[in-house]
Amino acid sequence: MQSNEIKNSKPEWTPQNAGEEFTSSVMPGKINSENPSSKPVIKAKNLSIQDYKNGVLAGDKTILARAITLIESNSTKHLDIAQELIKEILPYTGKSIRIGITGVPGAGKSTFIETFGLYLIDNNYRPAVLAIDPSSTVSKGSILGDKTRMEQLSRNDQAFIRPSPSAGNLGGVTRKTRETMLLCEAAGYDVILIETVGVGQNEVTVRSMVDFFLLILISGAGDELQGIKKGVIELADAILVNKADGDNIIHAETAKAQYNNALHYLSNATPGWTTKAYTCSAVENKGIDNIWSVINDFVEYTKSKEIFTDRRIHQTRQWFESMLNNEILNSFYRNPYIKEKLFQITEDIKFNEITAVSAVKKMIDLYKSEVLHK
Ligand SMILES: Nc1nc2c(ncn2[C@@H]2O[C@H](COP(=O)(O)OP(=O)(O)OP(=O)(O)O)[C@@H](O)[C@H]2O)c(=O)[nH]1
Ligand SMILES: [Mg+2]
Repeated sequence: MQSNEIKNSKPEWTPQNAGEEFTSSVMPGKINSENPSSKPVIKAKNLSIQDYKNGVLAGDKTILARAITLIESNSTKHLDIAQELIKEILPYTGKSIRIGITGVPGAGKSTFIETFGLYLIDNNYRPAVLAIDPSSTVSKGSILGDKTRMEQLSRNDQAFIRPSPSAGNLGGVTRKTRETMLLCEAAGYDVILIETVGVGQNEVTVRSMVDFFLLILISGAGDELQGIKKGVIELADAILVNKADGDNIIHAETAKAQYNNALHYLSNATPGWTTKAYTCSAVENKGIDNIWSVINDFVEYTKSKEIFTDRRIHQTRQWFESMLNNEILNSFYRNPYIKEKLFQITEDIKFNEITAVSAVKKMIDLYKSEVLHK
């Protein structure tokens, strides 16, 4: 099919009757035998911070994706560049509506995001979809697997979909998602949708980075609260009972009434805003406009009461504090001297040679004298 031998021939553009000075060696292209249709691999050129910044601000999706990869990297070198980049783009962030979406597995979160995202695009918005899923070592990010359910949205020029950063500790995933959100805002995405799976700590984390928190549930899953803890309901600014279509409409309406009833006895997530339940069908595109108008009312209300800005300031402060806490803990627990001492002192506690309180004091004293003041 092809020969790898070097042909001593003149290229096509050589002038007629050209002399020997135009003789070239023409090397035939090499086809990748494993994947003949693949494009030649061109090594991506290193971008400067300015290149990243310009690309992101111009809404270049390839550069945006590369900037996010930089943020997701765990190498210290990348971390420094990423932080510099975030600092540069910070003035261009904050203009979106940040929406967190959670719910029981199979409730239709991904289907909802597809329908809702397309609805937003029809109304001249540009949605970006991110995910928080620190547990997804196996599925490698639920959204990636779900791209089939967000097929139209993922192909739409006006949307940007990013699977969750590869599994790690929640602190790391949180930082990456937050910074990805900022990059998306700088790139001009004006509605950020953050999907989370699972029940528990993830929801609290997502709540701490969004303006509006939407809980998607379904009817007929047995007990009224579907294993969703009261605490999670109390984080929500709206409950959406999905799959209100076909024979299920009546069940969905009943579930909505039950949730509305239950909500009377719970506290609201946002002061002065009454969390209510609504129905929708993500598949049949029903109730989508209604939930968007609820979100808009919410934004208008919270902005009029300064709650919107206050919450964002509070969230940034909380974020700073939690990162600082992590750093302090890491610098303590990862110190080799401390590790060794901790091991010894744990043994001493086991054999009642020291009390827990004295052990804490001893560890802190050692940390101060042998690590901090060394
Ligand atoms: N009848 C009906 N089915 C729906 C609707 N929305 C989603 N489904 C179906 O419900 C199933 C689960 O939908 P997903 O969108 O994957 O749900 P999810 O909440 O993202 O699920 P996980 O990511 O696994 O937690 C799919 O088979 C969907 O086709 C709806 O509005 N009506
Ligand atoms: Mg999903």
